[in-house]
Amino acid sequence: MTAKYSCFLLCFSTFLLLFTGSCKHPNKDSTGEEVFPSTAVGDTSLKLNTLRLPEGFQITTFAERIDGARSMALGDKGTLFVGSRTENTLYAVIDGDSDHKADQIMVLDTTLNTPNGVAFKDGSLYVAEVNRLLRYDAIEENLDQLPEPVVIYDDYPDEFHHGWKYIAFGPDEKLYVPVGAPCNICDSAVVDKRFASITRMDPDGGNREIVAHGVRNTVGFTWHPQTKELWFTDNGRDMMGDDVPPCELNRLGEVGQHFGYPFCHGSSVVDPEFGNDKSCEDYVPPIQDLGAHVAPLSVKFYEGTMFPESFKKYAFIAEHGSWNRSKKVGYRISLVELDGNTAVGYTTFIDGWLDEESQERWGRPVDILFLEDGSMLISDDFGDAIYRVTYKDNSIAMVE
Ligand SMILES: [Ca+2]
Ligand SMILES: [Ca+2]
Repeated sequence: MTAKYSCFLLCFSTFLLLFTGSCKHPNKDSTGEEVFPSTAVGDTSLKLNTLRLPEGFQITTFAERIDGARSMALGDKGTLFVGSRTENTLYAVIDGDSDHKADQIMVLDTTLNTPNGVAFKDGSLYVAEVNRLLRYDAIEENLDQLPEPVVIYDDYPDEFHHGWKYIAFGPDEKLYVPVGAPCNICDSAVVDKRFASITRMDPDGGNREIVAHGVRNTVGFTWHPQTKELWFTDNGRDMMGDDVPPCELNRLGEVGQHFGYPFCHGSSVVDPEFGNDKSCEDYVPPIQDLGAHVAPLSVKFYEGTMFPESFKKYAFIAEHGSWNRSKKVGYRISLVELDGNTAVGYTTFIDGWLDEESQERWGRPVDILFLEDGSMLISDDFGDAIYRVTYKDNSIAMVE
């Protein structure tokens, strides 16, 4: 039994299903260095005052001490559901008094197999394990006593490598479920066509089909607010050096398109092993080549009214950050500026989770979710937190 799991069991016996976060060592700092006091939040291991945001934006913590916080989904009654990857835990985060600060973090289950993906529809929570999809009906009425889930399917590949899933419902009411390549680089579709693909299905699991091929490992996707097309990130392969190949932001123009993996990476990198008799022209190129190894996860478009109108031209991307590059990159929220379906810029929205000079990191952004008030939530599976980004136009007051 792992120490972490024992810790959760202890929590269970102490707090029943109510998790208050006391399992985590209060002075834990993931980087091991001296804790830098933060004026922005109560938890001093989160160095929020080192984060850089554009003029007028602020960041605070929405919730702290959520071990391995990954994908987020919002219930109709305001419950924020949070999945995890290596922690095998499903959380419910409650902001009971609507002051944009979590009041309660509930551990719903600690026995799931890599429950990275969460989605909410018609009162039910959908949770993607590696090979199973579960549905918890009327979950917001039953948080204290988790209902027995309905197993929608249990026959997806069970390889852990890239097996953790991001899931979301599209405007077509279908649930989109990717299946990563079970390797760094391999022609896995020969073994099972579902590998390195994005699938979709009816909410009850019916009519399952592949909508995109040649996708190495997407852990974040969304639909464009105007075109309703699927946009997704993809993590580039490893072991080709620090700067090759790029990670990707992609757009699915039509069902069945092939996005290149394992033959072609980014817009023009032919794979040295699998691409010898292939041409990148035969595959759909990314909208934007992202940085090599930045590990892009969530991608979202802004439809709210809190941020300036100009932010609607961007795709927001959570770059989890590199693990195998000689100098770390990513560890930020980036912006891809769009003119229609064409990228015209690739810049930073928020950074500072990585100290460039010392190469120490204290956070890794995973998922982005916009709340009804137009503010932005960001999950962090390294800092074990969820942040909230708001905007206030101070220039108006200054002019008056
Ligand atoms: Ca609150
Ligand atoms: Ca590609």
